[in-house]
Amino acid sequence: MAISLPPLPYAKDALAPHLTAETLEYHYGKHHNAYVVNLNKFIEDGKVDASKPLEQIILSSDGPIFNNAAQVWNHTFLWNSMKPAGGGKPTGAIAAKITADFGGYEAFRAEFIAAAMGQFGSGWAWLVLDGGKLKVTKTANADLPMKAGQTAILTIDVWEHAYYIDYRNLRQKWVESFLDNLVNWDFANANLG
Ligand code: MN3
Repeated sequence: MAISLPPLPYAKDALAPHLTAETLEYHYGKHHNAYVVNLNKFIEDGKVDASKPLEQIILSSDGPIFNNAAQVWNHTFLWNSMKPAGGGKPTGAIAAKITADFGGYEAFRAEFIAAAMGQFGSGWAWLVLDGGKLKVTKTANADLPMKAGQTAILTIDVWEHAYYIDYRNLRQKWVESFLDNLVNWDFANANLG
């Protein structure tokens, strides 16, 4: 069975002005969709066993198959990491865990921005659970926490295609706006389990 592009969890214009409908048209409608189309070509060619869950395809592949499968997963996770009128300080269990593991929200925020800014070229910054502790990490290209045995809690895409329409070259403005206006802490709490 083919892999399908999951529906966006909100309307394409729902994150404006922090992320515009034009960005979602391209980032979801073109980039995310292209990873789905590419992965389906590998399935059609018999190179990928589509009866496996996406996570198993990711963990058992490398090269172009891994890149496309991981990017399908990463982008679905990204859309869920944001919500309209999100951002700001965390609530619920994740708030207490951030205080316990980073010393406070401001320390987490600074570390997350540093990771997102420190990822040279294309990649992702993450809040992950690693051995029961929250950590901030960054990965290059399509790489993702499950490959390192970590549980993803939140992510931001720092490939240029994620922010260039709305923020041009100003990656830091994109990262700050993500934290202040878009983060879906309900999703983070759900991932904490
Ligand atoms: Mn992307």
